[in-house]
Amino acid sequence: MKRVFSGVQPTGNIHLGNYLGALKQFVELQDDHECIYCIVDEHAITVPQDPKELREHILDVAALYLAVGVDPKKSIVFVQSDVSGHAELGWVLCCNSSTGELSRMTQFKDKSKNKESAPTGLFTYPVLMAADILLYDTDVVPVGNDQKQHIELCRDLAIRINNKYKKTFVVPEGRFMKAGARVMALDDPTKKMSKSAENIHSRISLLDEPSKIKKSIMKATTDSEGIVKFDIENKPGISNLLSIYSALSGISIEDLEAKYEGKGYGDFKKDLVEVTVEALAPIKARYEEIRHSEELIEILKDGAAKADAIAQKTMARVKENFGLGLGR
Ligand code: ATP
Ligand code: LTN
Repeated sequence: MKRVFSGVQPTGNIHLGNYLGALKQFVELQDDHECIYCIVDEHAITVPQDPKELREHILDVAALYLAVGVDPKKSIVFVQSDVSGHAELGWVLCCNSSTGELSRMTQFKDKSKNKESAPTGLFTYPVLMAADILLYDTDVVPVGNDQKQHIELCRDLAIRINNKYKKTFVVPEGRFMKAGARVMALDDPTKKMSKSAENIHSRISLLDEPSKIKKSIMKATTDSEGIVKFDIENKPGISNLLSIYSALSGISIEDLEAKYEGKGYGDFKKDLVEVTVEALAPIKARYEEIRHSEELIEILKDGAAKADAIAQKTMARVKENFGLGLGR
């Protein structure tokens, strides 16, 4: 069985982009892959975090994993900082990456824009992400489109080290959804839907109330043409809503275009509200059930023990191949 690894940052507001780009894949892959899903709290501290809030957000994301259908009987679910191998391998990879290649990462460029100086952790963020992936001999990494460049860096590092030392790492591949790989902001379809955007109507969070979902969708930016047609270049707003509708309902974009031929955006949006509310209701219900349960803590502890056992084997191999420590 091929091994899958992915992670989500515990930074609140998990939204439709995270769900359609990444979490939906987590569930799809469980039956015929060995899956490891992580809550990447060490990535979250690359920007300032309130300690109390961070800890709550870790449990929020863990509960959401389970609520969308990640099954702890099939998949390992754990918190990154509970397995010391991530930070340890991160250092080894830092020593094999260059400031030049890290300076080219668009996420770093965006997040450090207009700042004279940025946290070193923000700069080495993609190296820690590579460590997460390589630590588990991962074959497949399900993520949203925005992570393509980071996956490419991870592959480069693995290949570079395999060539320089003994073969140490499996070279992973990214996996991206057809519909949902890049969900755009509802108020500005030229930007990706984001957790951190100020306008709450730019996103739909998985735990939003139906009234909020309705408001955000009805306000969503479209165009003045009034024709429900997929055309990213000229009609990015309605194209984004079509992608969301298609990903949530399983109806193809062509069938949706046919369904709304001759109808305006109002009818289309009303139906999309219904589809969204219906898709998110069971997730919210399951989330409420599990969020404050002892079961959730037990699942994460058990997951950390299983992940650590795999990580320790990889770290022993890395140390051996690099000549670190005293050897066996
Ligand atoms: P944001 O930019 O929204 O603040 P992020 O990308 O920093 O969030 P993560 O929680 O680490 O946040 O992302 C989790 C997963 O969700 C990743 O696989 C990422 O590619 C995916 N993802 C994030 N935003 C989108 C989006 N708008 N469309 C599709 N996938 C997305
Ligand atoms: N950088 C990712 C989160 C992340 C991740 C990973 C995803 C950290 N480590 C390992 C896949 C595999 C993001 O979405 N912002």
